[in-house]
Amino acid sequence: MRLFVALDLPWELRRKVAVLAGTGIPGARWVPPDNYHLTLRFIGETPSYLAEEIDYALAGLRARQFPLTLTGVGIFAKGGRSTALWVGVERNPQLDHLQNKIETALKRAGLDPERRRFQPHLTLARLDNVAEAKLASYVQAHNLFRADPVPVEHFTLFSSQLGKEASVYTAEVEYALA
Ligand code: 3AM
Repeated sequence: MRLFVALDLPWELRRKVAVLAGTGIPGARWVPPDNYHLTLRFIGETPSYLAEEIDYALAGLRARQFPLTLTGVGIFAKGGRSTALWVGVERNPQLDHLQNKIETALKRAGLDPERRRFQPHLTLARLDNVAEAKLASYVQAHNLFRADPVPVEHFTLFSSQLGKEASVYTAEVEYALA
């Protein structure tokens, strides 16, 4: 199984985000709202014995519920080329704390530590070879986006099946926050 840990988001919030999607950047591959999520930790291809360890470790994690606010849009780039358009997250120490606890739990389960810095975001579109000028004006036009805060009451272990168009994500286990 290909696994990752993420926040799934309530539909009221997905609907607000979806308003940002679909137009303004020719060639962008917009993520369908069904697939919107905020990744806390990508795990990757996992044998079933390890998936059990991961589930056990995540189930033992204790953390509190907190509010989450999506705001702004931004771009990830690699080698000077834009690869993803995302909606940002307002600074959120409780989210960082949860992500930290997940990282610790996964280390305990036997995973190698994640070296990349946690940059909370919701991927709105994947990009290859889109016009940078269009992208720049899109970001400028939508940068003041801000959604009302939503309560985060659980986090989720997802499996992902890569598809030609969009991947299919399945919520395997939900872990409640206190
Ligand atoms: O949440 P986003 O969309 O930013 O790009 C994948 C997606 O990120 C990312 O994990 C999330 C759920 O699939 N992902 C896929 N392969 C990855 C990898 N090898 C990866 N992240 C890190 N390393």
